[in-house]
Amino acid sequence: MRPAPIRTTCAYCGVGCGVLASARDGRVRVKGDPVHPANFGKLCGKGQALGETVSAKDRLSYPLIKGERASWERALDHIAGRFLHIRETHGPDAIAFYLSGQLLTEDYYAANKLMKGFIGSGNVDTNSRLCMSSAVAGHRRAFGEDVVPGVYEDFEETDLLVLAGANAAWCHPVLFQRFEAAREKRGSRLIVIDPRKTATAQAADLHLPLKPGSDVALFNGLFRFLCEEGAADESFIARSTADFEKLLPLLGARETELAHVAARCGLEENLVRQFFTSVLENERWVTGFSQGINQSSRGTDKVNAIINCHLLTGRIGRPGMGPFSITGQPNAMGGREVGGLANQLAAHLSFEPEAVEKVGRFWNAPSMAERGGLKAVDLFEAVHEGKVKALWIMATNPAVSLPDAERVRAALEKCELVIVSDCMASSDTLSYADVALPAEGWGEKDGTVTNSERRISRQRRLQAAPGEARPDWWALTQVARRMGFGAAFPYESPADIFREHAALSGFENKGERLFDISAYADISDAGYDAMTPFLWPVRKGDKGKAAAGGRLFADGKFAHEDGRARFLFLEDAPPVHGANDDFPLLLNTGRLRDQWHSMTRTGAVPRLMSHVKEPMLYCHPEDMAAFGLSPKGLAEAATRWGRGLFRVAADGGLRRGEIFIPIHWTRHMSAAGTVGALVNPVTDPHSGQPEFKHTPMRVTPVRPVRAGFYLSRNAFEPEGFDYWARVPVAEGELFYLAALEDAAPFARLEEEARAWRGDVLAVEDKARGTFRRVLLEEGVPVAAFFSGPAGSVPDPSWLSGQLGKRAEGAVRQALIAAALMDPAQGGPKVCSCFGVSEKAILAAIAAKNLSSVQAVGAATQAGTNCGSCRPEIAALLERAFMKEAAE
Ligand SMILES: Nc1nc2c(c(=O)[nH]1)N[C@H]1C(S)=C(S)[C@@H](COP(=O)(O)OP(=O)(O)OC[C@H]3O[C@@H](n4cnc5c(=O)[nH]c(N)nc54)[C@H](O)[C@@H]3O)O[C@H]1N2
Ligand SMILES: Nc1nc2c(c(=O)[nH]1)N[C@H]1C(S)=C(S)[C@@H](COP(=O)(O)OP(=O)(O)OC[C@H]3O[C@@H](n4cnc5c(=O)[nH]c(N)nc54)[C@H](O)[C@@H]3O)O[C@H]1N2
Ligand code: SF4
Ligand SMILES: [Mo]
Repeated sequence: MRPAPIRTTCAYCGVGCGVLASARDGRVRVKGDPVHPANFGKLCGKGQALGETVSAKDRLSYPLIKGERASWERALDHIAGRFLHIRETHGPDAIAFYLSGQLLTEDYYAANKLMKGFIGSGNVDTNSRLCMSSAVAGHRRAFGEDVVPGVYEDFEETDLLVLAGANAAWCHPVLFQRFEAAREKRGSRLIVIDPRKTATAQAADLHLPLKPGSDVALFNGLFRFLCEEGAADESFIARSTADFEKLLPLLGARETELAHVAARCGLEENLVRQFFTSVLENERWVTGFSQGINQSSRGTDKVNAIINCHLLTGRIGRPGMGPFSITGQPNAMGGREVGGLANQLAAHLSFEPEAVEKVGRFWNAPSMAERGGLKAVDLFEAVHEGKVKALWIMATNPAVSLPDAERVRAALEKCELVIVSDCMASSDTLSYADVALPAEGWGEKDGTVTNSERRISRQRRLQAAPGEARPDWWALTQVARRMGFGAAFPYESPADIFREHAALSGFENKGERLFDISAYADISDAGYDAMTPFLWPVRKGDKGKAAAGGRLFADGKFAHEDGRARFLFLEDAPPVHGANDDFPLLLNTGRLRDQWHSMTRTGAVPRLMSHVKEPMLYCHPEDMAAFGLSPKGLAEAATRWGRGLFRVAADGGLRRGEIFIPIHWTRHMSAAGTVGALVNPVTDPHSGQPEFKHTPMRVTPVRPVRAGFYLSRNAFEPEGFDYWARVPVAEGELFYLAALEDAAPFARLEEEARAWRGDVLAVEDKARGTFRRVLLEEGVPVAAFFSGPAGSVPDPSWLSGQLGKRAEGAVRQALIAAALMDPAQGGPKVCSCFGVSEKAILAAIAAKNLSSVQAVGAATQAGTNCGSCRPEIAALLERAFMKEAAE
């Protein structure tokens, strides 16, 4: 009999979609959970591929000490012993934890409690510092607590969605599609504020390609405009806010005049006026914001500049209105609830003496930290300086994801004791681990996560973890016990931890902390197992869905002691480092549709690698001409902090002078495509969040002496190549290769391939310097190596798809050309759900005279599943239409 599917939550973004999953014979199948209130059955491409990422392949399956297999007993004893010794000799602040929004709340709670109550330091920080900390600081300044007031329904019930610094079509696809579906019925407007013309901007009614870093000026201008047009809600301001008068100077200032704002933001006046007027005219107005706002040296000010405008108009806490921080990771919110950030204590309490006393009493803790600890960038600096001697990294890859990543690597290299808990066998950070601990991954671990709208859902175990992998909370609990804190760490299950966390949220909380889930403090194990998704707060005694549809601040009462929200006076200032003669361009970094961060999981799924295969550098076509770059050529990018090698592609949707590089490539996936090494380590003064989106840079074309690709079913290490990029394909791996000055690595591989025996297809043209070999076994291609002068090597996409498949007739003949003449094949994959390429879509548009995204879907299936490629299909339609018009 087929077992009933298990309800769980997606491992990826902060939308927090419900998943119905079943595991059988080691295979996990997933589909959207039709009753989960975040997604009602939908999943995006990454979510649909979850099953393909749960496997025993390439997993870390037992503990390692200095690279050697060790028992858990030994590894845990070693860690506890070293912690005790370091604490004794250098004090508690010489130890630190660096955690992640991809941990479960229970893991996070145990880590935070161990460090802040028992080891006695505030040094617990998390990758949420890189992600959400400006939103946290902005919420705390304005509202008095880190609270997202709205719910997802607000995206459906709004008349105007402004997305600022958020590429939701790619990064929060299911939420974006919820908006799009409602927009079709309601006719709501979408305005996108982003220097780049993203897929989201392509779907917008209005796109403001503002100068990076100028958001405060824009929203200050909006504030003045709304005041002048009489949109201020005076009774709300009087009843529910404070410090309005601090903003009066904005009203007469030259800087907030519309013309001045337009010039400062590098926008046409007319665009700015349309944006301002739309806000004026639409009471139901939501501003969704993400990393274009948060990851800035003015991130917190940007957040408050947005909130100011919502407070001014009283458009907050009501249906279809409000500022909405769209969180990144599946449990970024849960981490914020337990105190995962170094400047929060626990359960939304900060380090005020009464709070420290209160939590100390609740935990019965012997050595409470009395002040906040080091924030991520400072933490790694302290590791570098030798002040922090032991660092436990859990579920994050800082060697890739922190700014100035080379310095981070140097810090990890020097650190006395680096412990890394990960579920995968190799990551750039794991290479620095003194102790590596195997963690349960998605589908194996069990606990809770909180999504962007404050909804807590269960992630549930589908199958056992491979080898000796254990939950992260378990490893933490075991270390705590070995350090002598067993009485406070009696946990045997995640439910034990969740109950304590829920109890702490309600402990001596008479409503001053909105984060309160004390209704769950006594939940039974069976109740925890059966838990259905719910929005917080749910206080003891509360029943059913919270009032006001789950929105907070609906009553006009905020979390500051006097119940009033705060206006903040914010001065516009440019990013810290501006372009200069040496570094005339600006580097912007962010995400691609089908990859998740450092690719440890999505990078192994061929389907998800088919959208973009190499570490790309996107550049405006006119800048390409100005800097001598050619499409598909290679370029060296350099900043004051580091350098890298990337494949160039034109993107007319960029502003002149700005470069975009995706964040996903690591040293495991490429020779030098890790963009973190180039990013300046500047941080926001309030939140400590890095300025990931703005680093002065230069770019120089490089012309390889030789280029090629290697395709194989067997493992291959691309040694000696200046440029390489690894691409998993259905039956093996593909490597793009290039040598800049010395072609010796190619000569070596050519020699090897010449020695292939048996069924070998070969073409070699000594005069032109081209070399091609395909090796077959029993009619099945098993390896191929093509090389030649740069530009002479064919695209390997089609050939990659033939690896491991029997090749006969025309296909066999086509192998050595790496191309079978089929006009419907090739070009980048637009729809990864159904594998439909750009060429196939363009061909269908032309052949059948298609004019809508729906029609393309009906003809090719593209865009009919998760929908996250619909903006790209729309752009292809536009392109086809423009071409037709020009002809
Ligand atoms: N496919 C995919 N989805 C993801 C993730 C992933 O890795 N892959 N990661 C998840 C995580 S952890 C996060 S945090 C979210 C991030 O989600 P997003 O924030 O939506 O994604 P990013 O691509 O980082 O950046 C958003 C946009 O900010 C713009 N931007 C840059 N500078 C400025 C500026 O000065 N002002 C404004 N207004 N905009 C600017 C960039 O051009 C970029 O398009 O995505 C989540 N979802
Ligand atoms: N230049 C630039 N840099 C950025 C950003 C940017 O926009 N630009 N964005 C920043 C943001 S918003 C974020 S969120 C970060 C993300 O950056 P990271 O957190 O460094 O990225 P991930 O690849 O998600 O790393 C997660 C690691 O945890 C492992 N893992 C997964 N599940 C588990 C588990 O249950 N337990 C354990 N122990 N390990 C697990 C994975 O295999 C992987 O190695 O990057 C930041 N860095
Ligand atoms: S939108 Fe986010 S949570 Fe939903 S399926 Fe996609 S990645 Fe997972
Ligand atoms: Mo993030």
